[in-house]
Amino acid sequence: MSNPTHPPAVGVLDQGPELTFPPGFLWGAATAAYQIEGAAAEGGRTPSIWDTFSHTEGRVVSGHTGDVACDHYHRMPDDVRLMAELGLKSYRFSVSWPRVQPGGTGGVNQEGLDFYRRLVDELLANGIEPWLTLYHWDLPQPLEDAGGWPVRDTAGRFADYASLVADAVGDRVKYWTTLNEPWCSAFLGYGSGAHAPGRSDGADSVRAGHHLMLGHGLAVQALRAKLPQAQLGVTVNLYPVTPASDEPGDVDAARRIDGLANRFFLDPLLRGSYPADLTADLAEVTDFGHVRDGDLEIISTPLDLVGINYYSRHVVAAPVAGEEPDKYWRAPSCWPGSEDVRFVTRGVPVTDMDWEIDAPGLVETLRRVHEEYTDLPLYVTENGSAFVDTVQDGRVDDVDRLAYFDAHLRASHEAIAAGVPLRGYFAWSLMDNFEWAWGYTKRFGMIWIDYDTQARIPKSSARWYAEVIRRNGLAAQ
Ligand code: IFM
Repeated sequence: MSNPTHPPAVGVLDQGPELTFPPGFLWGAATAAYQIEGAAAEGGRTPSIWDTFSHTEGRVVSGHTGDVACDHYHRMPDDVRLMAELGLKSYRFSVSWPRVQPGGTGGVNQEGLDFYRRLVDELLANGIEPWLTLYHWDLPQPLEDAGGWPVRDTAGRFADYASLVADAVGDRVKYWTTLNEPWCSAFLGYGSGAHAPGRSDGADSVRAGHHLMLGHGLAVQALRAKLPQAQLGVTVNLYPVTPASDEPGDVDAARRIDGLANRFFLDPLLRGSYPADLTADLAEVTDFGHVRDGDLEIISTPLDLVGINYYSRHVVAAPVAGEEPDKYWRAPSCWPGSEDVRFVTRGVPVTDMDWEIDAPGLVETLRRVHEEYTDLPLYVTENGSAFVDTVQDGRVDDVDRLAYFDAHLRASHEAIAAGVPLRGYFAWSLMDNFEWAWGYTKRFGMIWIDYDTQARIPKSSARWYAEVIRRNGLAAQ
């Protein structure tokens, strides 16, 4: 690590026998372009929907933008050095579409592609496997102006973009994720409007979800044709959805939210169909006329792996007249056709995002995907927590985050023991960064960022994670 005077955090690692992960388990950390790169107007990059959104008053807390972020664009080699000191086996990053194909159509921007070529080279030189995500929410603004994801043509543009990235770095990148968390792009972007582009229309959000998956399928086909050796997948954010009680109304609320949060994506991607109960729930929102013959075959084009982002659980209940709706991802407008479902808090410990900490939910989620959907290798492509951190004597002792990682790694191990082919785990996030509508007010990083000086301080969780990676496991409790 960059400051060797600080010893690794101790704790559970020092007790008992090892809880060992399978050989070759891919230990990683993840970030996303708009959240860390900065250099928003440099090197030929043009605006994405997140530039427009964050520069629109009232959209992001305190008017924060990704203009500078962690300045990773200029500090990339130093950041890769930090990753190497951590012992990361893999680094999951995303490519900024408007940096490599300004405008989202037509020619490439070589200067933008060069940045990712250098990043990939730097990672490989440090023995770190690059894991590339094509779309982590930064749609080029001109494509949004032409209708965005609710419009079918955007799917085709995405496949073209995938192709040009494959041409640039396909010889050196083995792992590819098409989309990151299409639920967020569709339902936060076009449903509640809490995320860019900030539109709020139930039918558009459903159309967006479909066209995101269509773009995924077309991109997989394009990548497969160019890169037969690559490992191709998609990342979905999944939640166990639990009814607040056994009452039929609560059980039905759980079915509905599970449909929108999980099965809306899992079923088309892995089974080639939409669940019948989901389309029935959405009947008053859309007639699914946007789904054309052949779409579901494209969407379910065979994959090599599935990425799962896991953070928390949803506990839901039947509506109660007169109750105030919650905010953000619990906002009614995120759940077209099921706006009246209540999200219940159970009083268990939460993170700084107010998300309940529920490590058993990760076991449940991994087992469900494996047992109900697929034998494909699974990867936890994101898992992590925001907490309020403070720097004291040059150190950030983030015990809560460390405990969160510890609990979720134990859950990952439990899932493997139960037969889940879990092949890797990526901590979210490598470093503090722009947390979307929350700006820089929420810190998820294992590395502290001082946004005034851009100084980096590996937190206790980073030292602890480095030791987990080195030992390929934790101590059994
Ligand atoms: O910061 C985000 C990330 O971009 C996508 N997954 C969830 C993280 C925490 O909210």
